[in-house]
Amino acid sequence: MADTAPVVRPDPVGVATKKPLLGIGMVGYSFMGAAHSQAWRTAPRFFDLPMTPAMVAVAGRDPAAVHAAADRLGWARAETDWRALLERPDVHLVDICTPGDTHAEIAMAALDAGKHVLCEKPLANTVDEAEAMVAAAARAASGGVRSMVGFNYRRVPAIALAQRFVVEGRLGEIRHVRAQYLQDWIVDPSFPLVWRLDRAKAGSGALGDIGAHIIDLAQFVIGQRITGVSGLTETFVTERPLPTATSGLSAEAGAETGPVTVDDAALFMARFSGGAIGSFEATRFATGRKNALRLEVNGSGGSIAFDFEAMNVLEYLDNDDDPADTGFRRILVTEPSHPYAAAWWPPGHGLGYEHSFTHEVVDLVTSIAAGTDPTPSFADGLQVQRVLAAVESSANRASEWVALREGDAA
Ligand code: SOE
Repeated sequence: MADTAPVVRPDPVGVATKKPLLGIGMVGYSFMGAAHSQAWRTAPRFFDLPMTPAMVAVAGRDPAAVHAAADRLGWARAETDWRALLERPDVHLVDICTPGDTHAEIAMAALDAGKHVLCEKPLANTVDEAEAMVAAAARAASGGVRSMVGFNYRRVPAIALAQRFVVEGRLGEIRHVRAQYLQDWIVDPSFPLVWRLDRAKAGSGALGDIGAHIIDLAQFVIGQRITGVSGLTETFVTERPLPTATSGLSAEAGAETGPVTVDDAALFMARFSGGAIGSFEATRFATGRKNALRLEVNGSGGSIAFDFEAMNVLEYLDNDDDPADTGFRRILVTEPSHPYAAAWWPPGHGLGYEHSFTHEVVDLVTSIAAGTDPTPSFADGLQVQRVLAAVESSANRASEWVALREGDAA
């Protein structure tokens, strides 16, 4: 099969549309690529979008694999070089779902070529790269080109509701943030050395991969920025078998081994710009915890608690309730009045992981059509990158306090 032979699917949109098309070119087709493909396919079918996404092409280096992915995930065409996406006039937005070491190069080239960009998290592998990306995004924005970083959990309805409660003042003055992201997919020391365990590709380990999510979420929900941290990191298994084949988060182990060059777990304390204090824990060694992203916020007027393993629920305590019956109430976040919920099923029928990505592209397309800058912006991604760097720097200096410089937190 020739590298660029089209998959037989003449109409990439699959529905008749009178709306303007927004041509999407996606780079990468593994776990995140599958999640984003699902989002692009589904968003126009459940939400009344101002533009209709057209899944024009997916790019990846392995010709057979990228063609198979195009077919499986619903892309009209496969390309073996992401640069081909930038040359296509029918691609208006580049969606980056590759490991972190390629984000900066692809995003900056796409922005310079006048394409909108959605970039997976963490924004980059270093603060320097993230700064260059923010500069490219600012240049592009002056010409109406938009960019967004993919912190998808902001779009979980229960999280969006928690943020709404904070904005409405229902939690009063925020004092505490307790954030955890607990996974266990590498507890087994014979699990292979996949790219997420390679500093050159991933930038860091649990810290950047899942710690970045809780940093972003905590700041988003309470509306305050982290101003300083004291961190601790650990690598429990320092040598692992090299993978022979990988698929998403799973992989087959070969006979040779190599060094793990990232953290397995990261903990840190933080201060926030509005006076709150926080504790953060990101680990891939929390045996039995699969995707336990947890956030608890305590304020003078009440508290909220969330656990992604029960993602349709937000726990809320109103401190003004009669003390005799005050307690956490369990809000099932599936009412039409709840964020994003009206587009889906009747109350109580529930949403899943993939819906957060659908909501992400819904908000992005809406911003592009409205000519406004979507959030989280590349500048937001850079700020998270600075927090990650501060945690690493503190961990490397026996947990010494590291303040984010004045202006860095802006
Ligand atoms: C692996 O830890 C991972 O896939 C992350 O990379 C994602 O961002 C998270 O949503 C689920 O876990």
